[in-house]
Amino acid sequence: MKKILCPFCFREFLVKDMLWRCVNLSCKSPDDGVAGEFDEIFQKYLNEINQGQVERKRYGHAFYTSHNIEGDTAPCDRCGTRSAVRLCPNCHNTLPRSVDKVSSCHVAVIGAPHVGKSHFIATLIKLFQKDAFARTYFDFNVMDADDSTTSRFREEFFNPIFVQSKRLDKSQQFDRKPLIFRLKKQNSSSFLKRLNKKKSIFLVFYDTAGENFDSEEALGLYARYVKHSSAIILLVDPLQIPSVRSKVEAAGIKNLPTLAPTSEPAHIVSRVVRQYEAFGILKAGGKISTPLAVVFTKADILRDANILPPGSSIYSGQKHQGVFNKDVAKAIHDEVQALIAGWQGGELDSLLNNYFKTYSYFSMSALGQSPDASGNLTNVSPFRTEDSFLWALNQINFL
Ligand SMILES: Nc1nc2c(ncn2[C@@H]2O[C@H](COP(=O)(O)OP(=O)(O)OP(=O)(O)O)[C@@H](O)[C@H]2O)c(=O)[nH]1
Ligand SMILES: [Mg+2]
Ligand SMILES: [Zn+2]
Ligand SMILES: [Zn+2]
Repeated sequence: MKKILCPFCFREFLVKDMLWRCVNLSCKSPDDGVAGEFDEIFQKYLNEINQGQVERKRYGHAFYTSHNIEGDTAPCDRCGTRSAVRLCPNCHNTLPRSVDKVSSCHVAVIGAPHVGKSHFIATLIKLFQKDAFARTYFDFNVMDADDSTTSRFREEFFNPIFVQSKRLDKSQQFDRKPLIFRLKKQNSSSFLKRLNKKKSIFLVFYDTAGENFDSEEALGLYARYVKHSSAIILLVDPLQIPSVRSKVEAAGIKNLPTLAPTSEPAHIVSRVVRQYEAFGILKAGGKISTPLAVVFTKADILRDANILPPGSSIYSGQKHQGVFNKDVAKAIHDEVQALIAGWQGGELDSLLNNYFKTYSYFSMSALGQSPDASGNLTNVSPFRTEDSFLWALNQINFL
């Protein structure tokens, strides 16, 4: 029987074990005769992700039924009202519609504190959701898959940067719910069908604070997220490489993030490898098969400090148009590989080579500029934000 991976708690369950939530506002609990009920399992999840006690509220009755399921609805075992709201049996979150029909892919965006994860997600989703860019060049739509994603993306990611022109605040250590999007091909050509490409997938971004990645104790939900990911986008901050940093400082660029040895790229990759070892997925001498994109962030600073070669394809090269273009990705990969070799020798590359079957380098800027000292942005102009994501979609057989 088909298994589903819950996009909230990252635990697997069987379709037949799914629960439902009653939507009838006057469906009363037999215990106290009041409408709705306290849902201890859902409460536990909320407390965990918010790292504290979330105010207790009543929710619609959560019920299990094995019969009388028609279409996508089932009757409440208390009041008989049919409901289309389906719940994960492990955490009682409301599952996105068609969760049982669409294949689910988690692309994990991970990286040290302050590397640029939140801004990356903001710009990436905006690019595919709102801009003519996606409609013109790519044959798929990005839609919010649940209501909380819709409002959270707008309030916490989109509005601050693109309406109020402010940089985002640091993410909380235990962030709230994951952002869940559905990617759907506009028209699936017979050509794509022949290639056996996926037509529709869920994508889950869990914008967690970098510290979750820093300490072994903080794992948990986060570890399950990484473990079940179909592809990983690992962001690394070039400003954590001492030789890059001194060039940037020499170019007079100020307000650099504090230097943290635990944020250094090779150190970060070693941590990812150790996590896979801990999951028991990585056998001695073996390689991790999850595709890994290693993305150097804040490329605008590299450009402005003349660290990128003149005419670098990172800010001036060809883009992916309509399809994922392997040559474009290869040109960027080669250029970044050569840059890193110059910055710090071959340590990072041999580490990746030893432990990952498939990896590719990228570099991008989510903002195209640094925020000023009070966090204001004047001219947000991202570049190459989409590359690693398109590569990941290609790796998971969507593009
Ligand atoms: N110059 C430049 N700075 C950037 C860019 N993206 C992010 N930054 C800077 O890096 C800081 C951290 O970015 P975030 O996206 O909040 O980093 P994060 O990885 O989510 O950090 P945590 O939530 O602490 O884990 C921002 O406040 C910006 O100052 C970029 O594209 N260019
Ligand atoms: Mg963040
Ligand atoms: Zn769940
Ligand atoms: Zn009911």
